[in-house]
Amino acid sequence: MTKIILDCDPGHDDAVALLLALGNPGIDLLGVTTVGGNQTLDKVTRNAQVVLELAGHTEVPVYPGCNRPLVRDVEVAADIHGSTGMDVRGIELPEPSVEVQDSHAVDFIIDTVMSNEPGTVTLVPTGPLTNIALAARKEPRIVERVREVVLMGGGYHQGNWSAVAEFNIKVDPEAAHIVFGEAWPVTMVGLDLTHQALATAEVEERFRAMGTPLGDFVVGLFGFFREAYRENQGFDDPPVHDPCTIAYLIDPAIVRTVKAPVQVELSGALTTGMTVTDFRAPASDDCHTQVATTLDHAAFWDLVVDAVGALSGCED
Ligand SMILES: [Ca+2]
Repeated sequence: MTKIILDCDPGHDDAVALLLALGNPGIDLLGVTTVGGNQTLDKVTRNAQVVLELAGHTEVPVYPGCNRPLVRDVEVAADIHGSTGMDVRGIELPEPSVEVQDSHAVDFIIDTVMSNEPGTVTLVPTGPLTNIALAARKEPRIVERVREVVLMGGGYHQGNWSAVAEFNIKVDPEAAHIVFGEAWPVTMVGLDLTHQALATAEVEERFRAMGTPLGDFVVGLFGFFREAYRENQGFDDPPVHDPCTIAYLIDPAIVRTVKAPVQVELSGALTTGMTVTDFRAPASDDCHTQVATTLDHAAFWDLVVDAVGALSGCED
C-alpha cells in the first residue's frame, strides 16, 4: 500500500482524486490537508468533509492549512469551480459530520513524515503548494524522508491561468519554487497530461449507470464542470486533473513520465508561474524532477470507476 497525504483544495477534480484514493486498495490515505486555492480555505475544507461523508470515510482526518499564498494575494477559481468551490448539478450535498482537526496541516505533514519510516510517505498536492513549501521550510529533514512528491500543477506546453501558467502554480509561484527546488523526487502531473483526462459522455454514463448516491455525485460534479469548462476554457468535455496523480501512484504505466529539470518563473513580464521544463538534452542522473506526458485514458477511467463502485458497495 502506498501511504499518502492528499493536500488539496476541493475542487471538482480534487473530489474525484479523493474518491480514487479512498476506493483503491493500493492507496493508504493517512490524512487530508487543505489549502486555499480553488476557493477560500473554509470552503474547500468543508468540501473535503462533504466528500469524506459521501464516501463513508469519516475516519480520515482533515487538517486545514494555509488560507493564502506565501507572498501574493488570494486568487480563487470561481469561474471553474463555482461559489462554493464544488458546485454540483442536480443533487443536494449532505451536511458533513466529519470534524476538522485542531492542528495545522503543515504540522500534520511534518509529524506524519517524521514518525513514519523514511521513504514511505508520499505527498500528493493537488492545490497551490503553500502547505508543502512551508512544511519543507519548517522541518527541512522531511525532504530526505518523503518518498516522493507527486503534484498536479504546471505544464510544459500549456497554461490555463495565463498563456503559459497553470492555476496551482500561478497563484503561489514562490511556494512552487520551493517545492521544485528541494532535493526530493518530484513528479509534475501538469496540464499536458491532465488535458487528456477528459470526462467524456461515455465516461459520465458509467457513473450514472451505477445508480448509487456516489455515482450520482460524480455525475453532478461533471455536470457543473463540463459547463464551466465550455464557457471559460473552450473544452467540450472537462479535464479531470487531480486524480491523475493518484492513478500514477497506483499504476505508473497509466501515466508515462520523462525526466527533465523544471524551474518556476517568478518574475516574468508575461510568464510568472510558468514551469519552465528543459528538454534540450537527456536529463542527468541526479535530476530529481520528472514530468508526466501521456495518459492511458481507458485504464485511467477504469480505475476511477472501480474505486467509486467499490465505495458504493457495487460488485464489478
Ligand atoms: Ca485542485
